[in-house]
Amino acid sequence: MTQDTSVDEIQSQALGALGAIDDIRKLDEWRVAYLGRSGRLTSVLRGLGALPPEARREVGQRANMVKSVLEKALEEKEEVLRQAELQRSIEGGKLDITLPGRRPNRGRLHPTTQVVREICDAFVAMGFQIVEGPEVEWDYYNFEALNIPKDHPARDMWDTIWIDPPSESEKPMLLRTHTSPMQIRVMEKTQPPVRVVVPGKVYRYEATDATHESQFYQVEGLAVDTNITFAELKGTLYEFARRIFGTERKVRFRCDYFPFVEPGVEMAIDCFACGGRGCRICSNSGWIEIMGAGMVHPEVLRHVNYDPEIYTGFAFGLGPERIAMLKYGIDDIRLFYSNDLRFLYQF
Ligand code: FA5
Repeated sequence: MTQDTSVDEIQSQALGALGAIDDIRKLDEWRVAYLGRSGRLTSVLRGLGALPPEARREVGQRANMVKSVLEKALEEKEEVLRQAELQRSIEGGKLDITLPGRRPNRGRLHPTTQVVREICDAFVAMGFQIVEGPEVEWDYYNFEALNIPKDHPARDMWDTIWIDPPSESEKPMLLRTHTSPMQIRVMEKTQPPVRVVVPGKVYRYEATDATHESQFYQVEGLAVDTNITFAELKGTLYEFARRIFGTERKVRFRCDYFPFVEPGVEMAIDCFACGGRGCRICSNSGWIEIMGAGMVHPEVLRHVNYDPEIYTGFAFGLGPERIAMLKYGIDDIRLFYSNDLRFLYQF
């Protein structure tokens, strides 16, 4: 018997065996037996080297032809068995093709994320860059470099959660209470002009209520250059309020105290729920505070080796959840973090 005949024999045995298979799960056994790495056809191809040169070419060509015949036959058989299986399961009632399809759940952005992006877009349109920073922060950046030394009473405004510092360091670490530490980190690395906004999560150890969470977002802003005055601060923040709330909302600036600005202000917007008459949401004041702001304190500029005689700047820090509450008429900030899909699907 020549090699050629044995290749033909393999083909007829293989096709015979394939014809007898009636279960799709058995196809792989068949594939391994004839086409696998140690399968019968592969063995013939491997043994070609041992044949006399004149037989080698002929048997080789024949074996390759048989290989593609078998591969094609396998593909066809698989399709036939698959169809038969589908037919059986339809007839057996396991698959009801008349059932309406299941609607896939589509994800969406959390309302806070949507508002953070909208706020950043408003400032980017005014020439600010977006930067981000660490949530676990050194005491130095969160307090000291911001002109809040140890034992300064202003630390009481930002009670926080302290972290055990890494063993090699004695310096205290904490969960940042505001995004203001990024003012220092940005100025340490760059020279004026600086125009950045910093979105990110912040943490405070505080009792929660309708407008206070212990974990929430802030967006910080910082602009430092020559000739920046309080007029630039007001102009920028008015423009921001117009872009986010439209022209009809009222805006109020009042003096406020933050150790890292001088002078400092608080910016508030008239209460969406009562139209300014006073209610539970605005603590009967008619106004909801949305941000703190002010002119960067010369002491802060000195900390990063900026000369306060040459450079001035303004900074602000706002709460996106409070802004989302205003925009969408949400009356309790705790809803943002309750993971209630009935709430989240509204945005
Ligand atoms: C600060 O955090 C200052 N770093 C802001 C600042 C930056 C002032 C730059 C000057 C210059 P304050 O603690 O007021 O300030 O918080 C800023 C904003 O965060 C508030 O106006 C409010 O919108 C929001 N906010 C504050 N506390 C909470 C809270 N517990 N839950 C939700 N939002 C809050």
